[in-house]
Amino acid sequence: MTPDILLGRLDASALPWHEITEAENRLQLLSGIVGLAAALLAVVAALAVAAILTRRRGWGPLWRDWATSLDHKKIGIMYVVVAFAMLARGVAEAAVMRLQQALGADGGGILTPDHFGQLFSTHGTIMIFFVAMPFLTGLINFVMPMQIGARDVSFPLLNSVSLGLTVAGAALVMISLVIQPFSTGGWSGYPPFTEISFQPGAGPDYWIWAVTLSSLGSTLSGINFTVTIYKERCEGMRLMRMPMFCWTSLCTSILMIFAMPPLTVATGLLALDRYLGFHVFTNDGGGNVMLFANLFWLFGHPEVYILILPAFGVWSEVFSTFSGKGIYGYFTLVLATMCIAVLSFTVWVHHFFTMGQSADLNAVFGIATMTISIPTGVKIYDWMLTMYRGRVRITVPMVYAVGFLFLFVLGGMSGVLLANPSIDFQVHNTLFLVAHFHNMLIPGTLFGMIAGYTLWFPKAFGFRLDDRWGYRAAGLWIVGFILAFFPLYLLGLMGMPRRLVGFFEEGWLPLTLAALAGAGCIVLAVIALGVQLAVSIRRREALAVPVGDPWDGRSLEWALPAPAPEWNFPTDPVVNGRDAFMQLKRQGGHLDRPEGGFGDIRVPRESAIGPIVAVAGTAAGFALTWYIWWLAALSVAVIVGAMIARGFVRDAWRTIPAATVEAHWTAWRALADATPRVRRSDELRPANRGHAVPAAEERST
Ligand SMILES: [Cu+2]
Repeated sequence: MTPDILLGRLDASALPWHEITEAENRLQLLSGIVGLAAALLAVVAALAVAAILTRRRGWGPLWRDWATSLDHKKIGIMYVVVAFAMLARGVAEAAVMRLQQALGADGGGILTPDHFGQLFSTHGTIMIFFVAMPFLTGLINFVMPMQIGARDVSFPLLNSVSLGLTVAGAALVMISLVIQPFSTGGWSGYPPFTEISFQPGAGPDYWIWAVTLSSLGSTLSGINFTVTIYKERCEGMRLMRMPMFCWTSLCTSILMIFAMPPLTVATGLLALDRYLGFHVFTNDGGGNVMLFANLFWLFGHPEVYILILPAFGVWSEVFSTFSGKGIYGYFTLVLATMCIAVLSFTVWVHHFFTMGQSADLNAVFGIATMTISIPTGVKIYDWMLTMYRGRVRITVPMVYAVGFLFLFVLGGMSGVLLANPSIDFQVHNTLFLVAHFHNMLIPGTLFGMIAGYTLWFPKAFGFRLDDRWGYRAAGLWIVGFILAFFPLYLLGLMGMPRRLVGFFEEGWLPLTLAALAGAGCIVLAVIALGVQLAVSIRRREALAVPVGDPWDGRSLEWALPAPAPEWNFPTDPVVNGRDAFMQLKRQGGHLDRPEGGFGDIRVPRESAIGPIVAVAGTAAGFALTWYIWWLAALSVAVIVGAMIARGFVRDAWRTIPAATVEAHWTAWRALADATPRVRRSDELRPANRGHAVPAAEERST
């Protein structure tokens, strides 16, 4: 069949009810109904958001204040919104997969193998590229410039373009839920299974373009953050005075610069194979599939540290803040972070120990892998010693942090086991591995991101998150994680393969049922996070912390009002030590009225380039997936045209007059002076208006 000029290879078989109308048995019918329900859910959710925006006249403000904004704080918040929206889908898919595996005994269940394959592929792709990555990019975007005393990132427009690329990738995965199918090749998209001769449909192409768009965005973010940390630090903010979160952001950003391009190359070459009949990865055509494995894991292993290091930064801030102490072993934490970043590039072969390389090579990569546990262990001890003899407050971020400490160490130990090639031969491709990496990524990355979200939410919106619902969500996450993934370790040891749609081994059933219960708890945890947000918005008067320092913070972002103004600092701060804001507070001060008076502040003017990239990027990915060549050409032309047009924009900056800054600062300072200070024991009560009694003072009274 030659592709249609207008619609390419898009036809009725792509519609979400196709599987139902074509169903030949009960299983196919059930599977089709699940797929249709998911598609409907996505469409209804999108329509509901559109309806609410229309009713509240939100489109104008959404465009003016958010979509086109180049403010690093707003871009950061938008990244986190994308992450939460995609998290809802990723967790729902996980629950459906657990349901299938619990019902899958004796060939039962609700999903066809093909549908199940699409589910674990979208789940992995979404969780890595469209939950974890946007979440950490959003947190770094929001927090890091304030922590180093900067006004913005180095390249604000590029920042918006990166967000646009990430949104385009996410949108493409969402569209694949309605205009089906997605790839069944897993999140790593291994050829030859993803080559055109094995999967001729649109699925792998969706995967290729979604991943390519988002990895381009991440490369650009990495460059942007690295340059920002090197160039935009305020006076006195030497590298060894930076908060730990900035250090981990820096190492993560450098990893992004070096690890993302191999992925882009891998997906690009796979596209050449699929679209133009190249044979880069086909063995019988003169190519080599191992080339893909090497390229993919040269990205994929550092990627796990791209995901974990920002969380390590959050944990450092959380342990130190809620223990009322400076971080223990600052220098060793910095060193450990750098060691992890470097070592992460030396271990990728452990992802294919069983693919036939020599035993010596496996031994080298096994040992390299195990050495990563040394700097990681250093970090664990530093965090524990930060709590030692501190005045620890068990707040919501601390609940996640303590859960992390216990669970992450367990997951790390299963990692050391897997690093041994001979053990890996026994358990590879079983659920043991699935348990291991979820054990690292959920308590490690995801708990860290949620803890960071809870910690910095007041700085973004001016009010705290409700802590009762916060505890409930944290408890459900921890219990749900344990129930869902510990059984998988056992199932893996019992020999249950990963990605299994059905089985005939009765002994596995009780454990798959336990895992299903765990998945249920995690679904409830995500719902609890939603309720928490709704409750907090309703109670925002009681939870307001306008003065801006609700947790007796130590780094510079807490010196700013909440929400932080567009220009961050009224004048460039000067720092003369670590824990810059804590030092100021010890000297009895806030950021004082600038001696030279206030000056005009230049901020980047709003730009439509980011949203244009988001829309045209989505269209380009969709068009390439379905061979709609005119649309592909048009969308690329729009992006290139927008870039050229941008070159002619002369007034890219906007000035905020000194009077505005002064009025804002004076009002905030008056509020701060009139607001009673609150002890840390009262920080969860309405008395907390964001004006903390510093730890040092509290001890002396
Ligand atoms: Cu690895």
